[in-house]
Amino acid sequence: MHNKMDHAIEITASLKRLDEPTTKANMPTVSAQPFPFDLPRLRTALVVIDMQRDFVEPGGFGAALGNNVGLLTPIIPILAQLMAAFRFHGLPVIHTREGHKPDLSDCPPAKRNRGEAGKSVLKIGDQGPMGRILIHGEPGHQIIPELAPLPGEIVIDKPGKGSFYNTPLQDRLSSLGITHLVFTGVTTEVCVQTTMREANDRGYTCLLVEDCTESYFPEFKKVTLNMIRAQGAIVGWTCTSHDLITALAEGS
Ligand code: C5J
Repeated sequence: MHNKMDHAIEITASLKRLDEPTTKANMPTVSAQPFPFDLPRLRTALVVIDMQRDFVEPGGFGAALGNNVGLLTPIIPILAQLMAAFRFHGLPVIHTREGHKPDLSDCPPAKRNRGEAGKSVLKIGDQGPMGRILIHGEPGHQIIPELAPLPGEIVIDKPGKGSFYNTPLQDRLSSLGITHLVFTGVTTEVCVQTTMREANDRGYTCLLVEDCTESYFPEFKKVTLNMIRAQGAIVGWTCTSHDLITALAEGS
């Protein structure tokens, strides 16, 4: 749990970091599309979106919607490596979780009453094999153990697809002096893309890591990457985890 004292320490530490002059070491360049991405390491955070059991494991929300959740699992070890690199270099790792209060007061009926006829068996709030679907505190709502947050890392609970809507994310980023966001997680065209677009409109410079994001629909992932970096990075850049980890190491 993050308390006020932790928050104050976090702000003081990040303001001290921001005093450091910009050098090649703290502004590595990542090989990216549509063109190279300058990464100010003192102002950059990794955002890991919704790597929850409800999306990745059988019996959760993703499966209840009729999806093959096995399509998401190959990114897990790659994302774990990227998170380790950010932690090694002392850069913030921020996690998000999609979910709702047990009384569903933050889940509009318009969101709950979705799903393909004949495919969707369980709805948000229904009891499933991992507890109530997409509800705070239930086993399915938890981040998968392989990518669990470390003590002190920021975890943002969000009721929507975007990570800024109805959450403290923007305040937390401002406190840390963050201007650049590196995005990972699931699913590419839903919560990841929605969050990137929210971030872009709020003035953040955004980079999406291609092999650390996944969709239940491979073709949706492909077109989302294209949409994001089209028109000279209209929403943001994309890169591979290898190129990002290499740039971070070069700049250290
Ligand atoms: C979805 C998400 N797909 N995390 N949520 O409903 O992308």
